[in-house]
Amino acid sequence: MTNSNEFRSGFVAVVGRPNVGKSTLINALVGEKVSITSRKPQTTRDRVIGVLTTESEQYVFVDTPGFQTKHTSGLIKHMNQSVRASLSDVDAIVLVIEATGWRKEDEEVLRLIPQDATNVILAINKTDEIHEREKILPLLADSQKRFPFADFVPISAEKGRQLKVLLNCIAKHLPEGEKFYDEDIYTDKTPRFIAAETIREKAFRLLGDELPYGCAVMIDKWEEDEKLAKIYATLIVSRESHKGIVIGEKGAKLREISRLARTEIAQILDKKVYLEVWVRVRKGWGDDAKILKTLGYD
Ligand SMILES: Nc1nc2c(ncn2[C@@H]2O[C@H](COP(=O)(O)OP(=O)(O)OP(=O)(O)O)[C@@H](O)[C@H]2O)c(=O)[nH]1
Ligand SMILES: [Mg+2]
Repeated sequence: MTNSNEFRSGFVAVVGRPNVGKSTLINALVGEKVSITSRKPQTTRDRVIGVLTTESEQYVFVDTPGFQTKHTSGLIKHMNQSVRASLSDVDAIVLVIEATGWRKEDEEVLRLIPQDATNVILAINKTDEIHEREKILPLLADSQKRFPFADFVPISAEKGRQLKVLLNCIAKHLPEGEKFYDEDIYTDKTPRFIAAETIREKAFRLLGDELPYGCAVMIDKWEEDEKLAKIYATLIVSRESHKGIVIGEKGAKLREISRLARTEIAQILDKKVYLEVWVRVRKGWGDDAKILKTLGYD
């Protein structure tokens, strides 16, 4: 007989094609921003952990980059590898799709999951964009035919709808056991990584569609005392022509990126932040193993 009073804890991989809302979902579940999000695909590049500790469970969510099928740069290979790695050795898998229905790219992600897995939950996200509820029913029936999902949960990560229901479905798969992280810990990432990601998020959101995939952020120097953090960062772009776009007219774009990033980093660190962001061109950095390593994508 199992004792239901026992604490449960485990790892939960959140997977899906780019842009379905995986990072938004994890941030909403954890209640803190652990992973950057944007309306553009390929926002998340690396595995990020978000931890939710309740009275009876600890959920360690693993955010993964959206699985790519089109491009094959060194960075994309790294991202896909990170998705595959996160699927082994987890207690539950949440596959996220959009409420508008299955796409070819969703099927490709499904194919990565072992066919005999009994711990896969389908989260049907962005239900706030579907105005007729009846449309979800055929989607559930269709999904049932594709895979023996343990549960199906229509959710809205953005509006926080049905997240409790999703958590309850996940909890069933968590084994009894001690916490992996102290309860005040909500991510495994360092402040440096989070600061770099915050700058990248602002660049992603403020810049045109052509640019973001070729951009990365490096923290060059970090000086911190009790009251103030001085952060010096470089935004790396892959083309000379992109440098001007990032900087903008009279430096306005870069100033806005820095301003938004500084405000958010100050909130996260809970102290004043001085932030300097420089722009540098490094052609083909997405294929350069050495640069990828420096950026932490190894
Ligand atoms: N309407 C609506 N939009 C959502 C919802 N969840 C996420 N989004 C939006 O979808 C876009 C992508 O969200 P992300 O969380 O960055 O998606 P992701 O799956 O992590 O994307 P990658 O990291 O690129 O793979 C953002 O613009 C989100 O605001 C939702 O429930 N409803
Ligand atoms: Mg993401």
